[in-house]
Amino acid sequence: MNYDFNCSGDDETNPGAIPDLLRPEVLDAFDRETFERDGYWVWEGVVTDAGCKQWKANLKKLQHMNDGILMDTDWAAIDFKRRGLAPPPPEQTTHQYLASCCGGSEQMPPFLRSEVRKYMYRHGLQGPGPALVARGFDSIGVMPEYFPAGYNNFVLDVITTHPQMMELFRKVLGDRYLLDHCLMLNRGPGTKGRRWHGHPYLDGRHEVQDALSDGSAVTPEFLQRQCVRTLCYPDGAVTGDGGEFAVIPGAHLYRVPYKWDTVRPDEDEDMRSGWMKGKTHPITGEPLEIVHLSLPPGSMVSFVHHMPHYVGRRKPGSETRWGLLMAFRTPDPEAVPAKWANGVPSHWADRLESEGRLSAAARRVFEADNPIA
Ligand SMILES: O=C(O)CCC(=O)C(=O)O
Ligand SMILES: [Fe+2]
Repeated sequence: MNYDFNCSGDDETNPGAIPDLLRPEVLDAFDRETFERDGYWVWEGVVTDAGCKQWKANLKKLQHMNDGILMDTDWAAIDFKRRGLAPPPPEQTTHQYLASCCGGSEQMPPFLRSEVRKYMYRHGLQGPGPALVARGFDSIGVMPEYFPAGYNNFVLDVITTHPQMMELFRKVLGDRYLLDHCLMLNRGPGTKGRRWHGHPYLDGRHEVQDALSDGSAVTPEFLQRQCVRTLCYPDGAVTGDGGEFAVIPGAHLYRVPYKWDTVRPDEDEDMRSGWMKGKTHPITGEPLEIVHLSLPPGSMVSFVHHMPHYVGRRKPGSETRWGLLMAFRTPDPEAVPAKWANGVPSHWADRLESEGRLSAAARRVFEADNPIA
């Protein structure tokens, strides 16, 4: 199978779809009650061998494209000021510095991480004038790490169209879900992972509850407004190599996204002696416990994204841990009407739409909560 880089978003011209991407028996084994109780579900080995091969090959290709744009772009030539952005500090655009940012995710130079990244989603860092340089493929003005589906039909297919993937997302989110964001999370040898943290649903306004008398914010209800992250690891993420994933079952019912907007220094011991201390699982009544997952190749894990979670350090000398993050959420009925969901580069979706290349399936997940016609 061959995936081209210029997405059509059109099922018929998309050569990417492999019908047997997932093992139906693993998909069928999903248990809603357990998922709602513990806040996560492991789809162990759900991706078929052929699917894993495709998945990894496409992540590798996308990483290569990301590295290429990073190295080939003449950052000093881009007019950041005209766009209302701060120009990059010269020390972040040297060849040597940029080379140190290649090979994996979450290692972008700091100047690309906040305002410039937002600008890429809203407008795209594109011409006229100097802009992102992509050799051998078309740039959409966004780094491939930040929106891989804009550069790769396989990823576009798995997040918008593939019937088995849509079934998986429907199981965890219900009938209507929209894309919150989709990122690559490739973690190279020696990378540091992420310490304990959670993420808010939109700006967190619906989930940070008033503190109860004991200072907690707990509810046994699985709320309707949910963002669920699904991580796919085509080569797995096992304990021995580092870069493995950990959760705290039941902690999603404490509805405060842990350290979502602060520094995140917490290791397991800090959690046990701090936030977890004295807390119990709101449904089972058992003390909260940390679970480190060891996931064989082709596994995915879906979890309520405000539950505290952790990613271990990848051991030096190990292979890169390939990963794709697909975060979807139920719509917020109170959201301000908009055209596209916040995690979709709006200029890109507008262009696909105006060229008649946006499939009905893609529109369904890219549209905003309360879409403007
Ligand atoms: O790298 C990973 O496996 C997961 C990173 C993470 O914290 C997340 O996706 O929310
Ligand atoms: Fe996270």
